[in-house]
Amino acid sequence: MKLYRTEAGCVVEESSQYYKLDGITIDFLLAREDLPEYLSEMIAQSTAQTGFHLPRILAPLSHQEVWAAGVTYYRSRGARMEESKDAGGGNFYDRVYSAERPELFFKSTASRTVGPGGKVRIRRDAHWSVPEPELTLVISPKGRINGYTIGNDMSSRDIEGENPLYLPQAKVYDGSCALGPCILVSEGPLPHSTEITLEIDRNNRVEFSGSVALTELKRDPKTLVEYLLRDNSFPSGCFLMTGTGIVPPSSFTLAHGDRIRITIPPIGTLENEVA
Ligand code: DO4
Ligand code: MG
Repeated sequence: MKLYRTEAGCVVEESSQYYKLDGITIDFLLAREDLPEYLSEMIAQSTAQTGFHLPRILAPLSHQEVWAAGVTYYRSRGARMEESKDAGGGNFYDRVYSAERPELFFKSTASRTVGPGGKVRIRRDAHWSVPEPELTLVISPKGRINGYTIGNDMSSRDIEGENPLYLPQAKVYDGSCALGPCILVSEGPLPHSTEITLEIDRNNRVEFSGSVALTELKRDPKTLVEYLLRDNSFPSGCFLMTGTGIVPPSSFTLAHGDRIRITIPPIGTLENEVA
């Protein structure tokens, strides 16, 4: 079951049929502990739309915070150690990769987050920027994983690499986050074989592509959620990006006009242009 937030309200897609949730907000839905069960009941009592075309899709959030985990894939550990070697930060990344406590950081709010087709941004004072394609958990106030979406944790690698204490500036700025296209509402975990694919087009040519399987994710999503909710409450629910396992080569930096496509097959494709 897929949940979309559109400019005409929330819509559920189930078995290629669409159901409009008139008058029901994304905040109401994401604050529920029983989202999968609630939506199943809603559509069982509704009639599917005929000849329906999805209105413009928006990022699937309103009052929810977006958090992120870092250095959860071996590839990310290596990239962080490389970019921060002159700042003496390399050792921290190695240690956090193997530590019991994960790296978790505040990433975004609705105002800094774009949906499918929206424009993500490169920081004006950065010169080495990358997208980070990440499986993103949709979490209820009590910490139940109610679904999954696709996230892009846009990052300024030069700022992050200069000093680990600059991480919030490298990660949190206008247009630094994309989420969507939908929430795959699901009670169970995604199969470990699930692949995340990133393609970056420049001037109608693929400039970079890469993929990673969830088998490479070092941390269990439930453990990440448990740490995030320790002494931290989310009355509207929240999103948690689970880290990147795809890092373009160090010679690569994003340019204005690049098109970023992130695909996670059971969820869909999130596509954004760089402003
Ligand atoms: O520690 C820096 C952040 C790393 C990150 O965002 C990631 O691994 O995805
Ligand atoms: Mg990341």
